[in-house]
Amino acid sequence: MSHSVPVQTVATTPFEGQRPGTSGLRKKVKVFAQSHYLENFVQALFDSLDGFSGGTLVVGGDGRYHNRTAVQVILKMAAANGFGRVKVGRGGILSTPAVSCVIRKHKAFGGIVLSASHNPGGPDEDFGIKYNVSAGGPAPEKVTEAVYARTQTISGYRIVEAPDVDLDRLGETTLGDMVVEVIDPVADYAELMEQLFDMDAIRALFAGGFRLCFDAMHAVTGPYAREILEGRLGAAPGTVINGTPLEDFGGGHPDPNLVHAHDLVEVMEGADAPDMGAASDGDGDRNMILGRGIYVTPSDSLAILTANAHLAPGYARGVAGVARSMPTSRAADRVAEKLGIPAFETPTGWKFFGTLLDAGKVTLCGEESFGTGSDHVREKDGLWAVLLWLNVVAKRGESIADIVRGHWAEYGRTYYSRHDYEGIDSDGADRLMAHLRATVPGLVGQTVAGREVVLGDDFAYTDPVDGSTAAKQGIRIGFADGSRIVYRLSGTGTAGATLRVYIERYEPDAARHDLDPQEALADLIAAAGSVADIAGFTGREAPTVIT
Ligand code: G16
Repeated sequence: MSHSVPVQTVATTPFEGQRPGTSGLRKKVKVFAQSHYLENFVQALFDSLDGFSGGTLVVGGDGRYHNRTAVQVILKMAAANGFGRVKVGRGGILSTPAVSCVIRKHKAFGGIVLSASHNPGGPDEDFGIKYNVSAGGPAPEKVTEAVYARTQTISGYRIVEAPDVDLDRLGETTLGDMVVEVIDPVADYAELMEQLFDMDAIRALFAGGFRLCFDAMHAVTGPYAREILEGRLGAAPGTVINGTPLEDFGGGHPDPNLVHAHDLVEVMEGADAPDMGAASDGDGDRNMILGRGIYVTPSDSLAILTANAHLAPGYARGVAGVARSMPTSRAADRVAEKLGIPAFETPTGWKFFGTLLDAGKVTLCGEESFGTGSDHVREKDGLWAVLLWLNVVAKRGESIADIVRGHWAEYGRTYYSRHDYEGIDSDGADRLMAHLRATVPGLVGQTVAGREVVLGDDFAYTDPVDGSTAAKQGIRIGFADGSRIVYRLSGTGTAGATLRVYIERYEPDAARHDLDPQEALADLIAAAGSVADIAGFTGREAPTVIT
């Protein structure tokens, strides 16, 4: 039954700066809350898409401040623009991987995720919006660039005049001719996880006394982790901490690293530490894995999961290939070489994995920025990574520390660290990058940090599937011994610029696998600072965050 509701066309003028970054449009809440700001972007998005009339849109977010307001606007605009159905998570909640899962399972036209990921939330903090295509993954650059172009010429948007939809009651209602279906945000996702993992083996692991602490960081994964870990797998009540999504994430950064996941780090450093610690981020796509007495770098996690994925039923047939973003360490490449499977190196941004996954060229992908995922969806997936680790631990019957050390002994250890200089002046950051672009190619053949430089360039990528290209993706300095220094500016910040410096060194000798990474990399870290004159260009003597 359709109810006619008036469709309004509201006159508007363009806003500057609505260009999506590494992962959608991220701005302060105060920017998004200006009248017409979100509406302009959403109309520009709908104007850039073809053929959705009568189709299904999936909508959900990480529950941060402004989420509910934005969901109501999007529902009314989707109705006015001709969508046939919107599936929206109860309370406006859907994790990023769950959006991808729901789009794929229900063959939706696309989806909108409301999140600024690991950035803080609240009235003075960050908000974000990103669009995912029908394959379930982030829109490729040709789409985001078309949206941006449209934001610069927009003169009106369409919205229905109707009362707000009750987001807290499951089931269907209508908004004009469009059906709004409020869905359980966890159900489809949990069902997919059951198909991928050996749930009995993990259940037996927990029944045998294995203890996990999962820090949901007051963000979106709380309900997912409680249902799957405590509900379906029998982990002890209290396994999930900070499990209720809060609009301001309890005042913290919902970023699963050793700096921000301090509640978890405290538990893992305590006298009676559990066997495994894990955390996820604001929108549920990132993960951090800890064992008792050991931190697994995201780069190592990708390598170890690639070597062990066959232990999970969903990957029993093996891994077709593995992809990592350029700044991610090359640990996974060594596994791929041994398995005789291809390894791909892409620019930073999950969207670059989409074509490889769609073409079946890779099964697993990962990034140094705490992202790991597979072809089960088209986003990185925090809880999925935790479940795969649990599956591997259950099948191998070894501790996380033993699995990691055993991996290093077999493949060598890649010492790795990322140094972030957050909130630096944008001009200084641009000048630093220009300086590197001008000088780094000339380093080839010279000696830096006692090593011969064999590569000095600005990473450019040609997608092997669709031939699309991306330039200026990060300055690389490669050394003859396999060490690397990489510099890039973050594409996800909302204030000033963030310089990221990625440093790695390969150590084949197992007798030297017990160093502190900062010590193991000390000479390369010093060289990274002097080659780029970081102090001179940024005025900073030390990084703000080291991971
Ligand atoms: C996003 C992207 C990732 C990227 C990360 C950091 O993750 O999806 O591919 O690695 O940002 O990007 P940058 O170094 O440009 O800040 P998320 O979890 O923030 O959506």
